[in-house]
Amino acid sequence: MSVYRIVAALTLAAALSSPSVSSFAAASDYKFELVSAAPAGAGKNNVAVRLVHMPDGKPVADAVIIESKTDMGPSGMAEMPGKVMAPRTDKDGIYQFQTENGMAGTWALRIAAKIQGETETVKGAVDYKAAK
Ligand SMILES: [Cu+2]
Repeated sequence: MSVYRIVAALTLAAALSSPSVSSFAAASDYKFELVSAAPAGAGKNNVAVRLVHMPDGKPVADAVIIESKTDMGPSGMAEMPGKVMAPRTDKDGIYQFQTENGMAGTWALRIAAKIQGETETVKGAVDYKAAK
């Protein structure tokens, strides 16, 4: 083994054990929060959601929403789905979803997102009040 290879091996070992490598946040460090929900025409609602990195309270603006679903689970009707349009994102890190709800009441918006630098998919849900 050459000196160069030994140095390279030691450098790799140091990198793997360094705190900066092991301190990546986990998916559980993130939370979706309801910002607002408002009627948007017949059977539709605009639901604004923020994704927060809980350790520092900062919003995450550049997550990629890979799945969004809505159902009436919070009202005891988990089998009653609605529709969700792909969200728009504004500059403040708020994700604007438009939902279609067949019934007024409390609904859940369930979201899965990929965040840069995180290997795990972040999943969460917010409850919101839908108008019919
Ligand atoms: Cu229902």
